[in-house]
Amino acid sequence: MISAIVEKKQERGMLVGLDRGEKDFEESLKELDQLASSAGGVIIEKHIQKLPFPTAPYFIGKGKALEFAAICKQKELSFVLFNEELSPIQCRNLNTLFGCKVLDRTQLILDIFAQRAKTREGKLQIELAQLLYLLPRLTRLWTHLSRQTGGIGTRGPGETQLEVDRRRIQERIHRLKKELEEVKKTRFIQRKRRQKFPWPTACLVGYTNAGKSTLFNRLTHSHVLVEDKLFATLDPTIRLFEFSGGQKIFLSDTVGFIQKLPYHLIESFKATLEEVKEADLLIHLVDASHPLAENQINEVNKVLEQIGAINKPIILVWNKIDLVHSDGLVNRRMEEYPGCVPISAATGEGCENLLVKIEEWLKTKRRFFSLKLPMDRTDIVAKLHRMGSGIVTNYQSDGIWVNGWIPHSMFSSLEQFNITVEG
Ligand SMILES: Nc1nc2c(ncn2[C@@H]2O[C@H](COP(=O)(O)OP(=O)(O)OP(=O)(O)O)[C@@H](O)[C@H]2O)c(=O)[nH]1
Ligand SMILES: [Mg+2]
Repeated sequence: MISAIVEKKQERGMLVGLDRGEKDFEESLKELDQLASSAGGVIIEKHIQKLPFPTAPYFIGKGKALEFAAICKQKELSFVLFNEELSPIQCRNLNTLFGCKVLDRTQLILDIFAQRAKTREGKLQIELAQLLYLLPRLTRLWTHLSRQTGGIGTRGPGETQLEVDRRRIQERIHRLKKELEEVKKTRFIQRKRRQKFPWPTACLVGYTNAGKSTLFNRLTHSHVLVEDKLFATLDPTIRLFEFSGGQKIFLSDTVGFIQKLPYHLIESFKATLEEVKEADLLIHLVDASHPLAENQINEVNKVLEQIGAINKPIILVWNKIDLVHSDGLVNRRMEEYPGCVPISAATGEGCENLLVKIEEWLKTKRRFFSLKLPMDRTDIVAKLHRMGSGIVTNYQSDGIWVNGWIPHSMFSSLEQFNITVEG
């Protein structure tokens, strides 16, 4: 397992950024700082090196690396965090120079996920992601050793520790993948069970820290963990939500996304991300107060595309409007993103409008009906209760009067009972 940044609480570290002149460089460093604190570390030194490209052996050049290493030793820091992915060689060289843990952004994200994973599914997925990340590094870093001992008999007792480790890791990856197949089957069965109910599923998606769990808790009166930390939520939670008019929907809160989400994470978290992929509606929350809100929308869309969920119906929600002190900005965003809904999940402002929007979408799936059934057709009453929502029955002398919401697909089988449909 990759060494975790947090072996004890609040480790102190240095953040090193390679500035290649990108326009969002400052913001991306801020995000890295947030990631470090989400992992339980605290950045007490921040250093920047301006270079158009990283240098092969030391990423930031040997001179700067020596300079930063001295500060690191003087301040007794326990980790150094780099803003880009390091090659195995850079990692080893920097490690020798700094004499403490050297981490890159990917490792840090994997580390946070490892800390957050509580369910068996989450734990299996993160272990797989970590091993997939580790494997090529182990190989490339140590090939010189395998070559030294190469030749006849290298597969037998004379094989290097590396090869033993590598084989063990491969075996573990294989086992994890098999176990995850089982997890996926369980999720599939749970989803099938949900599909027996006639209510669609809406999934809250968005950049990490956008306020998904806050909204989820407000709407479903749940107590999912809400924190001003990145990736507070890892495992999905699903609850049934009932609208005042009787319509119902399954609402699911799940893991947030981030720019440059490590490839292995997306690959490994397929079981979790399946909830997004299989949802009928996506509610995409954006932190309206974030300076890079629009970039974050693009990043979320990229992940949705990667997992094959971009073509689903999406309601775009600008959250945290209580933190936006310019009406002009909210109005501009309303114009630029027609159909979006501004809300504050924290104060509840605008949440009613969001519910109206979701109900409008539901109406495209279901219609309000009323009909009169013969007294002996209680089988149909039972079916309507099973398949519909907000079903009201009224036993009169001339028959059973029923109204409520049903999926479009049911209308044809009820035509013989003079069904009337609204909207
Ligand atoms: N001011 C304000 N803060 C909010 C609002 N919604 C959420 N927050 C805060 O934003 C932070 C993140 O909220 P979460 O609900 O945990 O965000 P999330 O999208 O679930 O985050 P992850 O699970 O980490 O992806 C918390 O500190 C919330 O209190 C809002 O409408 N206004
Ligand atoms: Mg959350």
